[in-house]
Amino acid sequence: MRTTRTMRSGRSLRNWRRLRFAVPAGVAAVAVSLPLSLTVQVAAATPAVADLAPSTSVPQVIPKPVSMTVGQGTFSLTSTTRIVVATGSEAALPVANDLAAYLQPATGFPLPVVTGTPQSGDIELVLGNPGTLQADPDGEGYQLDTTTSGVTLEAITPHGLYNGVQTIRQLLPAWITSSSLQPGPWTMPVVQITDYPRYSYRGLMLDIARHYEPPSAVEQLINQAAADKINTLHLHLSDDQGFRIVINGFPNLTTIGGEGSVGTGGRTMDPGGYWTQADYQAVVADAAAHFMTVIPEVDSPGHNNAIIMSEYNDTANPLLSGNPQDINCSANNPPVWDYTQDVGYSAMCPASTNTTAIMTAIIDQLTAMSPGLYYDVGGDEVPTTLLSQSQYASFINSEAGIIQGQGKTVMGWADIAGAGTNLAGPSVAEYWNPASGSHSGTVTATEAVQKGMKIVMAPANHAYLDQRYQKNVPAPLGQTWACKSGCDVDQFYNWDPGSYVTGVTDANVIGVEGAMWGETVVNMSDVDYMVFPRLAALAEIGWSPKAARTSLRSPAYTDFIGRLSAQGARLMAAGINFYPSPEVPWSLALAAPDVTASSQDQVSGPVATLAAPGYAPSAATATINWGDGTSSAATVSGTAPTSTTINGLYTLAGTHTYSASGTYQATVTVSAKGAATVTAHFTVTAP
Ligand code: TNX
Repeated sequence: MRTTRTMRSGRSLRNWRRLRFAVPAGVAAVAVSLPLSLTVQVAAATPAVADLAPSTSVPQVIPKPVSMTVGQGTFSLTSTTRIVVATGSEAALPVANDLAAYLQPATGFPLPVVTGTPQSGDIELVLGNPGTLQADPDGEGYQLDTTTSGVTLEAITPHGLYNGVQTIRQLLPAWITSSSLQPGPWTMPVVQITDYPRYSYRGLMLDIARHYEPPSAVEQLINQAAADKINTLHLHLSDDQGFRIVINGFPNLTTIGGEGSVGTGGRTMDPGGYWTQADYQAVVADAAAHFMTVIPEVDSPGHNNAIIMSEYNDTANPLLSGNPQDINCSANNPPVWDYTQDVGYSAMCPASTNTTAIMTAIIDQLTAMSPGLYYDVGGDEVPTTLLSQSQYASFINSEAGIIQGQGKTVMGWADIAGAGTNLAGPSVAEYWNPASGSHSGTVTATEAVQKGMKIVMAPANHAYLDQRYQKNVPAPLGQTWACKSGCDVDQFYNWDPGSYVTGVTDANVIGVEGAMWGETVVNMSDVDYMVFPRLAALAEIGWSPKAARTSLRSPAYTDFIGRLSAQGARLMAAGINFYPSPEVPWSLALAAPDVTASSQDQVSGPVATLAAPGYAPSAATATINWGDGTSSAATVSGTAPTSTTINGLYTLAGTHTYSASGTYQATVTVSAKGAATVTAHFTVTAP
């Protein structure tokens, strides 16, 4: 239905939708029962949520495992712990090395990776076939047993082990994510976890077309998304404002097409850039090392002014006919650059052999560099004023032929399911419209199902990571068309991919994807602020069993934000920007290394580091008990949060002079309104 597709492009969908997300004024704290009858008090909703912070003794794992039983006691990771790959499981060695690499910076332990039989205190990795995982056809699941004397992680595939490694990281204290040495101790609760995904596709889309991002920045995002068990990176490589990957034979695509980005902050155009093919291959390899598959997308036949601007005058190109102007079916002829956020004005002409030559080169080269199953044609938002439905369908069909000829499966925005396209399963339609139930806006999803296509669910009002969290938050980042009153964590969490659209069930849905569109985000700090923590909500929806995720009051949601509360300090320790949503009762985390006093038995200066997500330094009250019967206040200093950046880690400093030499057991305690008080112990040696 072309009208549906063109709705948003004419901005009429944005204006037409009056989506409202009512937020109850005050929501009471509820008690959530956990396995083994542990009970944790978590609080729901904004803004006075955090009065009851969750107990830290309950493992706070996201995505929530299929089953978790919490036992008594803890396992201690020490400098003598080894990572042991069971004999016969040698294919697990790369994952064992990953685990060692994750644990080394913060602990300082160069944990040896060995093959053989574990001893007390070791972490063992086994490739096997535990009966509990037989419901998991992709082999992404794992079984994790932690006892006081050791850890055993078992999975069917290395990918399953890797997913288990991400859970191990979350069972350790928040500071494990730090790239610098931290004091520990490094304990994990005794747990038995059986875990595998609900959906095989758990994606993050990044638009490097609207704003260029360098490969190194994307690799940092891969690293963070992998920790949430996201397994797909969908790269939106081309749009009206930029073409970002070198295509041999068509140098103009990047030298001209890569010149700029969407203008922000009063600029007509922001700086552009592009990746070499070696850059792309390195990102693909880095993703693979994180068990993530890259899906390349060059949007077509619309959203491609950058291609048209690059090739329209490329008359000397031997791969073109000498008159490539016939590629242009845009609203403007000749085409003109438009670095605004406009959409729906560009289209390539399906009948042109020059169009075919350009698109064939792009598809051939990108599929050759992409080991995954899918190539994404885009296919969204081409107004019928530019191409008729049959012209549109003929374009998609011809691209599908090229893609399938390269042994790949076609993926695209759900618009590609419209009349005349001859797509079938296993082709994938990504559903982006906010419409749910049997609203007319759901037609692309139902058309796709009728064709037998598979569906990735990404309804814009639940999965578009470029939408603002709240009305005007964060200004100046973000869009509002799908989320007029904001799409905070609750909106990303409280929906179900398998019942969102009437007639589209888990028999059709292969997974979910968060889409990080790039119009307003100029660097990776901005991207991270929009992506985190909402990606965690999508990761849980994609991975964890179906739950009654219905509203701010649902037990599933309160349980989720209780677990999310622990993630803030982890992100801070890792140096990742994020939005400290007021829906979440963020936990504080404190690290205090041992101290040696001066020869005059004096301590003066920093004694601890505090992660206090969203709090200003002045909001935290810190006290040091020096262990000799005296206490004094500590100063809290550091960088406060801004409208687009999380606050920095805070430094706690104090001054004290001991009256006698000796060894003192000191504590530092921090309280902040709405968070549970935290305490860290440290030893002071007064010589
Ligand atoms: C929709 S719906 C888009 C993108 C924009 C985004 C902005 C769809 C497939 N595409 O072109 O960047 O909205 O929110």
